This record gives sequence, C-alpha cells and structure tokens, in this order.
Amino acid sequence: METRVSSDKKEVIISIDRPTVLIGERINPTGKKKLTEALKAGNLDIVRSEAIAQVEAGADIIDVNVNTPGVDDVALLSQAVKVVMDAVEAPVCIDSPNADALEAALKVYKGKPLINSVSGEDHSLKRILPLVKEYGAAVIGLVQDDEGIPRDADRRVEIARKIVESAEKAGVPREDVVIDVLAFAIGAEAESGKDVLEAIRRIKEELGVNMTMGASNISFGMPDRALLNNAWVSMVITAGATALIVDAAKVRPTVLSADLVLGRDRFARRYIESYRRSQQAQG
Ligand code: THG
Repeated sequence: METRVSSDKKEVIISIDRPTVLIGERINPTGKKKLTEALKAGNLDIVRSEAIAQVEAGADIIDVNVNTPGVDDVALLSQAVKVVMDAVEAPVCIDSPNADALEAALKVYKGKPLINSVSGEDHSLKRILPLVKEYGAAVIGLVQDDEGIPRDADRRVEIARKIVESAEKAGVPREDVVIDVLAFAIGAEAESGKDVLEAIRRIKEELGVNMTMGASNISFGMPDRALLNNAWVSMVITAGATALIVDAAKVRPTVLSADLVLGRDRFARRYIESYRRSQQAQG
C-alpha cells in the first residue's frame, strides 16, 4: 500500500516498506503567540522560516495550518501554502477545519497534497471527499464520528472502515486515505494508549491502509513531554503507523532508530548519515 503525495518538484511515498514519513507540525498557531500575532497581521515570514527549518530538521511533508480566531482562513491558508511551495520542495499537508479554506488552497497547490482532514462524521465525508476526488489529493481520515472520538479499539476500526469505504464510493482509492487513529492525552485517559496500539495493529491487518498520528497529543499535561513522545513514537511505528505529525527536530533520532530496527533503513544509511551530520554540527 503506497500513498503518494507530491509538490511540483518532489514525490514522497508513505508505505510500511519505507522509512517513516515525518509531517512537520510547526506551522500551526496553537500555543504559539508569535506565530498567531504574525498571522493576524498577515505576515508570513515565520511560515517561510519554519518551513525551511523543518525540512532541515528532517520533515518530509509540511503541515500548513493558519486557523486561529481573527484570521480569514479562506484567504490566508492559500497564501501560506504558496509561501511554503516557494520556500521548500517538500509536499504540503493542507490543514484546516474549514472546507472553503481547504478548497481555496487546493486551487493554488501544484502537485498532489495531503488534506488534513476528513472525519467519519456524515457532513464531513459529504463535504471533503468530493474535494479529494476533484483535486486528486490524498486525505487524512480521523477516526471520530457523530458520537465523538471512540474510546475502544473496536469503534476505531469500525470508523476507519467507514471512512475507507466512503472514500472508495466517492472515487478516492484506499491508498489515498491515511487513517489517524487519534490518541487521547494519557493524563486524562490512562488506558487509551493500549487501545490505540491495538487499533493500529487491527487497521493494518484488516484494511491495510497507511496510518498517521499527532505524536504529541499523548503527553498533554505531563512533565517531560519529549520523553513520553519519543517512547510513544517508537511504539506506534512498531504497531504500524507509517507517517507521523511531529516536531521533526524533537523526535527524528527515535524515528530513525525505530526504522533501523524494523528493517526500514537499508544498510543503516539514514541512521548513519544523521549521526554524521550531528557530529559535524557539534564540530
Ligand atoms: N492529527 C491530525 N492533525 C493534527 C493533529 C493530530 N493537527 C494538529 C495537531 N494534532 C498536530 N500539530 C501540533 C501543533 C502544535 C503543537 C502540537 C501539535 C504544540 N504546540 C505547543 C503547545 O501547544 O504548547 C507549542 C509548541 C512550541 O511552540 O514549540 O505542541 O493529532 N491529523
């Protein structure tokens, strides 16, 4: 199962037979005061510099989200996407809860983007899947439906199946759907980690699709978030996640280690290359 996304200069393939794909999460105003203020002022300098910094840190795809109160998402998201296309070769993950903003950005994008996201809710499937089809994109499918985010593995698998089947009915092949199993904060839902890992294993076996995950949701409210995020990243990769939404600078060494151990880094090429680069950086 290969999910292909691209810019006009570069293709990225998400597959269990290849290294884990990193989707850089940093162009997102959530919790970032400076970026929020800049976006409200229509200033996209940070968007440009964050795109470049994330690619340097090893991000393969750049998530672009400018959604915050006081910002006209429909106008600004496409501008931000253009800035990122201009700054880096990496493909873009177009991220908005607003379908009109997604559509405006799809119109200006050159290549095959990832759309973040559709959910299992009927209104979302109905609105987003035709866009995915029309623009020939790939899409992240969030396992939540009209009843919210499910608590157990069974419901997660069920909703993932509903999204994949709805996509196929809408003319979107299943390789263009990347399922996001959605983890809760471990501080709020102590049992959810196990359920999410089980859901990943079952979706891999029963549906065979690629899977992604926001790797830092798990650690909200806990001390030493980086420690938990890194442990979690190696577990979800082992279970079958193939693309992760992350701060690449903070988790890449763990991802490279997991890929190496799982036979997804032939001749340890990427692991050793990254080690050499970090040695050079230290002088
Ligand atoms: N699944 C999908 N999309 C997603 C998520 C997901 N998009 C949003 C989010 N989760 C992933 N992106 C982020 C962006 C920012 C942060 C975490 C995840 C974040 N911000 C810090 C904060 O809130 O405190 C500020 C960090 C900083 O300045 O360095 O942590 O799960 N499909």
